[in-house]
Amino acid sequence: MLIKSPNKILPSEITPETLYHNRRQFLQHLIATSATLAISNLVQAKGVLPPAPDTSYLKTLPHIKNHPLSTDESPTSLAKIISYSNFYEFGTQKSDPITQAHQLQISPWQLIVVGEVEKPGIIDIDDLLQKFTLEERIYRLRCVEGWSMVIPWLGIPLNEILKRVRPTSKAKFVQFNSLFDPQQMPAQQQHVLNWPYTEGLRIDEAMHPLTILSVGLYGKTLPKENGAPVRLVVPWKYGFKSIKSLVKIRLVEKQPLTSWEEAAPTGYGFYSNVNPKVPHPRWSQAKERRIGELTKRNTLMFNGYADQVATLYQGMDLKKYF
Ligand SMILES: Nc1nc2c(c(=O)[nH]1)N[C@H]1C(S)=C(S)[C@@H](COP(=O)(O)O)O[C@H]1N2
Ligand SMILES: [Mo]
Repeated sequence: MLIKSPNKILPSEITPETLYHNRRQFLQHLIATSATLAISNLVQAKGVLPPAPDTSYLKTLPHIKNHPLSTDESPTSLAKIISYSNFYEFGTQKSDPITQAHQLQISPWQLIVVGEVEKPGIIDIDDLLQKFTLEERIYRLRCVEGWSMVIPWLGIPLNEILKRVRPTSKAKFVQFNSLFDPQQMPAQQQHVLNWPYTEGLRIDEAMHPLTILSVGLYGKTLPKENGAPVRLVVPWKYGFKSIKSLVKIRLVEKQPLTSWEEAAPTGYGFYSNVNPKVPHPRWSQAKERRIGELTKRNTLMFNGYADQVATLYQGMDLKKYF
């Protein structure tokens, strides 16, 4: 059996990619040996296909369209964005969030901004929706597992928030935390990652105009599966940097340890810039499958955002700082 049951997986192997990869190899093996019809029946019978997403709770948001930093590639369908999602607090399968994330209470929601700042603050997300003008940014998202999507996010540049709290001269990095609440996020009852999910950026990456705090997509508030009510989006980095259901932003002097670095330091570096020339220890990063397409595309340096961000890394060895 190529698929290991959870209790046979060593802690060192617990990464989404292992599970996903094994399942993919298993499915590819099936494709090679059986008729296509039989496979789709099997996939359906095993419940791999997720249920139709519930979007009835989403609210329409006012926003500006056609931001110049948007891609003109066609967006992935809303149903696919919702149902094909990594959100480990609800389970390690792509289809777990759609069956589990409805438990999350998203209003009221507070995001605190603390650390090396002159004016620490608490942002009420319902308030943010009233007071800020939201922009639509159509960005590519490239997952480290080899798939990609195009998502019409709604949000504000993260630098609008960071400037308001007035970073001190010691603020060199920014640390981000997702919610920790095992009652609402059942997979936090297990040690899949060191909860809460933690990410980090260098201060210039966090201040970059491409980096946004997203509060919506496709013209409405964020689906719970995609990190409601507020998440980070950093389009030139692998998807896992774009941390969901954010509750804390801390400006710090030293480079923070991220959950994925802590879980598997050889596979997930602090920078995690999309780079087709730096493979993951167990697979290549040269190509990607855009969800909804059959043939693979070549992965672009910095996920296609090199014109905007390459200067941030001038003089750095990107094999060392992967
Ligand atoms: N809190 C939290 N944020 C997270 C994750 C997660 O498991 N927990 N998964 C990451 C990964 S691996 C990816 S690819 C993106 C996927 O975001 P999307 O499904 O909303 O497009 O979310 C990222 N943010
Ligand atoms: Mo990912």
